[in-house]
Amino acid sequence: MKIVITYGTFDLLHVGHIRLLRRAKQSGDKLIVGLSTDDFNRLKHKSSFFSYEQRKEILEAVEYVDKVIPENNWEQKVDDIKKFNVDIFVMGDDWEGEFDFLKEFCQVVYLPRTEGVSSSQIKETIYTDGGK
Ligand code: C2G
Repeated sequence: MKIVITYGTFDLLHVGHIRLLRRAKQSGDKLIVGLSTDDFNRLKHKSSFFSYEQRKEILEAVEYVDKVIPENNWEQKVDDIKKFNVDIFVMGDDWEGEFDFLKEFCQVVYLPRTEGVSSSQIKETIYTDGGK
């Protein structure tokens, strides 16, 4: 049983997130998602449109996702990897190199991002077009 973990805000779930989750799941047998809490988002200088609870409910409906845990801080990844016996840590390659310190504990894989889509772009479009 190969356990995969990834982390993120996953706000306004879009095809970029889905492709990341699909590839992450295809890397193993079980996919755990560390979902950024609203407080942690503030630490990341991000604000999400949907609350943590709503983003969690949406993610749990995605067939590739087996478990959603809260991501409360930057420091929890090593503990999570040990706690859930994680074999592979996956992130989009906008994070290339940032998590190489985890190679001591599991395989670290950076996957190409999906170009041309992002939650912030979606928000900007909605806010500038006044949602019409
Ligand atoms: N992603 C992607 N393609 C996009 C947008 C996002 O592949 N067009 C990937 C990101 O690379 C990331 C995941 O989808 O692996 C979630 O993206 P975000 O919700 O933006 O996550 P982020 O704010 O980068 O938080 O501790 C790690 C952080 O919590 C990551």
